[in-house]
Amino acid sequence: METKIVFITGASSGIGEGCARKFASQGWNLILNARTVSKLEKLKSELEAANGVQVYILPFDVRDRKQAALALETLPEKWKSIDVLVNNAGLVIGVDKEFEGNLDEWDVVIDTNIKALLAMTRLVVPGMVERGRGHIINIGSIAGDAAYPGGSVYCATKAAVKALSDGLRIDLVDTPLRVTNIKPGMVETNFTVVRYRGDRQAADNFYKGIRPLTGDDIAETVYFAASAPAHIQIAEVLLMPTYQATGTISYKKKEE
Ligand code: 8X3
Repeated sequence: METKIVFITGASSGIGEGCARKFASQGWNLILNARTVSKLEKLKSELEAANGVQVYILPFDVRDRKQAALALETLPEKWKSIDVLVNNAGLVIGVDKEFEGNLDEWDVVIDTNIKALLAMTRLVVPGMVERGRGHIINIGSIAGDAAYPGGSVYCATKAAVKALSDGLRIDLVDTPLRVTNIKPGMVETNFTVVRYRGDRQAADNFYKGIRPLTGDDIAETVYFAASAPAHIQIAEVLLMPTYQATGTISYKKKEE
């Protein structure tokens, strides 16, 4: 059987790194994107050695459309037939109220979570349509289901990811391509440190009393969707830790 290729954005940490590990463990070849080359190189050596797969690293800032287009164009021919695109790169900066936050920070969040996801889709999906096969897996969030305090802009971007996923599924309905929106709740990754602008203590406090999901947990679900039989389209998955019920309601045990 031909080895499949998965392209993962934001692959150097968290859910993206978890996906890289999971797909590699199942024998897939990987195209890994992130900004930091050194982290990708380390992951490449590790995953190639452990799994006997091939890893192609493609470092660029997903917000830079020109760089993204160039990177895709310069992919060697054998790497161009991408089977699965995991649009994972995303972030939130700060927990400010909508009328108080920093517009420049919000530009970064909107440009990454919405515009870059759209640009990657625009770059990769035409080839999938041409080849008559492909799967786009967007990493949305429970935050896209309902706004919560201090999350206004982030929640808006993840609601956009839902609309972009649903819209793409509609636009591809007459093709064999599949579109999946994976919506995690609390996941412990560097994401939360960035949310608290580098305040590790605040990030740790956020998870006190509850066992959050890990990037690897989310990767299991991403892979489940990617490896489902061709006639099954996992459209959406909402997953959260036991003891979390909604974006705002969770039960945190008091520490003794
Ligand atoms: C991030 C998950 O629960 O902080 O997408 O909104 S949450």
